[in-house]
Amino acid sequence: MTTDYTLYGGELSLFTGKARAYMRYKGLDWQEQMATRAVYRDIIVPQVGAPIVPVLETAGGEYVQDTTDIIDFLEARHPQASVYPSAPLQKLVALLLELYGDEWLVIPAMHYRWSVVDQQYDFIMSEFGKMSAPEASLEEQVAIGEKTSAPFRGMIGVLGISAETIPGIEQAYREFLTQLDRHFSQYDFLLGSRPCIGDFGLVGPLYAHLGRDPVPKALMQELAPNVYAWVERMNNPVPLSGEFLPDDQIPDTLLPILQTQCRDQLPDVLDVIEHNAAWLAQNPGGNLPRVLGMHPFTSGEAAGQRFISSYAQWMFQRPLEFYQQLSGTNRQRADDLLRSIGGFDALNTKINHRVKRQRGQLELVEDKA
Ligand SMILES: N[C@@H](CCC(=O)N[C@@H](CS)C(=O)NCC(=O)O)C(=O)O
Repeated sequence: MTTDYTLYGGELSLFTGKARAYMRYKGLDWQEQMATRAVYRDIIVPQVGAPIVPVLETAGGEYVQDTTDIIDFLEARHPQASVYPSAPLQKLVALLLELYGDEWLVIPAMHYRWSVVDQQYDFIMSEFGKMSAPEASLEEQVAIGEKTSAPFRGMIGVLGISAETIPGIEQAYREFLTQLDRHFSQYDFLLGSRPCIGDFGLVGPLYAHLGRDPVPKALMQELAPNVYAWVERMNNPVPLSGEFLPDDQIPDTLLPILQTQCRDQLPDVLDVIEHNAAWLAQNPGGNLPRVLGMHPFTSGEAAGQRFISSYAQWMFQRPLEFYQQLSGTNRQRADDLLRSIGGFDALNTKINHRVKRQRGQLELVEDKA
């Protein structure tokens, strides 16, 4: 290995897009390698216990999976121009928006890749095929892609994307794009001229799927040119540049987006926490399954059923625990913000069965400490 880090992933992968943008911003000495069949077999599955990307490899032979863990691992080694604001409200908002990008915008991302796949068939299939077999012909790649993409394509039902919910999902996404476009007409990044962890959470879905697949890319360019310009900035950053806004300011333009997150995503996460707690109470010391059945959800006007993703609790613990340890004036200011966006009760939830990640597996376990 000739560089400090290798990131195994792919251009079409949502979470690779998040880690890539981060590594570019930090100006690290790194290379990206496509997660081919051989890489999955020889590196990813043995090291992380499951076929998932992205995976970070260090020159010293350490492996880290999960973009949040990758970013935190690299932040500890390269603290300059941290992507975590030190001002408390900004940090809370950054953590909330990371959760929103990672775990909620995957709904429009997967919708605009797979529900409209007939309109972008060769592009999507050849992208999947290229990842498994970079040397194969285009025709072969399309054929391979049809097979390797099947598990991802099959996820749309699980994510709650159906004929009944599609109109509402599209409407909610258009509203989100319009709101974010207004924000980026005034600011380079979410919280000023420096990208925060929330920008990296959002760029996963907004690049790999929504800003790159032909159908949603055209929609973004038409409806939200400032969002498209931000995607390009995220992918071509000036390393280590920029500052967060002074005085812990939260731009007003972010409030409607946070309100939607509190209205739509947080009830889903709170229900996940209840299911996780029930499972952990019945299975002490067990590996929490990644999926615990289906439950109702809403996104704007859309109402349907989606999977109970146990992992969402782990991501939600980040803003929740950060908020719950605030005190004094900072706590009061955070309370005011949360009340104004409708997130006060959710962030005051008491977690009785905290979860943590475990090396070598994707299933969470209870954190007894
Ligand atoms: N939370 C994980 C999610 C990674 C993820 O979902 N990666 C997708 C590709 S973008 C994948 O490989 N999924 C296979 C799976 O979830 O089993 C992260 O942040 O890295």
